[in-house]
Amino acid sequence: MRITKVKARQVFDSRGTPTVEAEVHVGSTVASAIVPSGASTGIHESLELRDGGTAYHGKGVTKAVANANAVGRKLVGHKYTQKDFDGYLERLEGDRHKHLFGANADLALSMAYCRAMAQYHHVPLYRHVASLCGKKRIQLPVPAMNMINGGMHAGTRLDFQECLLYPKGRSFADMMRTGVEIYWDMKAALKKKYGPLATNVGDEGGFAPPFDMIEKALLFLDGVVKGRAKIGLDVAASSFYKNGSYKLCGKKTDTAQLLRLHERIINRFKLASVEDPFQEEDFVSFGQLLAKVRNKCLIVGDDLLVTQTDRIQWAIDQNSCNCLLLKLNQVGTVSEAIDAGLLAQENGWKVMVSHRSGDTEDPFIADFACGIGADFIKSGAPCRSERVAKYNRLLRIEEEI
Ligand code: 2PG
Ligand code: MG
Repeated sequence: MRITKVKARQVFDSRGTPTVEAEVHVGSTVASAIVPSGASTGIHESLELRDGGTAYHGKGVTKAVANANAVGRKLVGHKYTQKDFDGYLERLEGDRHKHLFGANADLALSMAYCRAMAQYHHVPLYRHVASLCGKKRIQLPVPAMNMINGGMHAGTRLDFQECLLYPKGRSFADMMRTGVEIYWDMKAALKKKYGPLATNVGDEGGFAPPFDMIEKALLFLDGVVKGRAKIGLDVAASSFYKNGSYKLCGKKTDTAQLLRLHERIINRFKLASVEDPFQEEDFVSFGQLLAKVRNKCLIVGDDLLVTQTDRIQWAIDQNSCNCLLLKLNQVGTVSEAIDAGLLAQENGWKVMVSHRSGDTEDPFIADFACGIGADFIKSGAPCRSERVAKYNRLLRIEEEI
């Protein structure tokens, strides 16, 4: 099972932005994987290497592709465990934020190798990931479906980035049905109240209606949901934080006011989760909110933690969160993402595996979520194939197990 060939290429994500695909050959087995890309990225994420210059307005990834191909030539002829493979990439990089080759180059290789090894051993990818995690049981995650897009994912005045649903149901298929029905009901309700333009969708397939205040959006959504799902939020607070304060609906808002707003809406709408309620350096305010709502609401760290174990450990030490948002490209290899997820789980946190707002047809995270035993998967609305690809893969996995 030596690596016989590695080939990377530039392909496109759901926003038409170039991204990296890698193909790894192990004997006669060939597997490929594509890296997604965020818009509201955390400043502490590993580097997503882009070309600069004029082509694709600087967003080309030909340098990352060349790096993946150069690293690939070093890999040919060798056999590795996933840990050794990723460890080799990390050593070549020399720094954990992947400034040499780019996390987009590394992750494409790492995911393609993971998939190739699963195929080589004739086991489904989710089982292979479970064995890398030291787990025997395969667990289907609950979908966290995006219903309303705001923030940097939509061209509206709503500052908060995502209103999410956790549909009720006894199986994954059941939850999909509930989620899809609510999505359609939402579409009809928006059309009736605001006209057909309000049913246009944002980057993650959620609607982008003319809401400005989050409470209005939640009130509307709650009226459509009618108890069929729990509601969650991704505030993505860093995206409206500038020069030491937040700007909400055009108004300067300080941390104490934002904390009170979160508390109010968590209680009023019985929110199940709030992601990134404060800017990405504010471990303390995350902890203050968690202390107030610990037993009823998950405080999810995304930009705060960027799937990096050192930041997760700080959050554990300071009691800042009780759920990790896990994005493989924030860190850059499958093994490091597994370490991040396991660290969160060992400390009693929940784990939510997540897509990026620029995503692709690759459903890798569906298998990954099942293998690591994630509680939730966030993969956008049940709309647009790059989102639904993950949910469809989970339906197949549920059938298999
Ligand atoms: C987020 C993600 C995914 P992006 O903030 O959680 O929904 O957005 O990929 O733009 O960072
Ligand atoms: Mg987020």
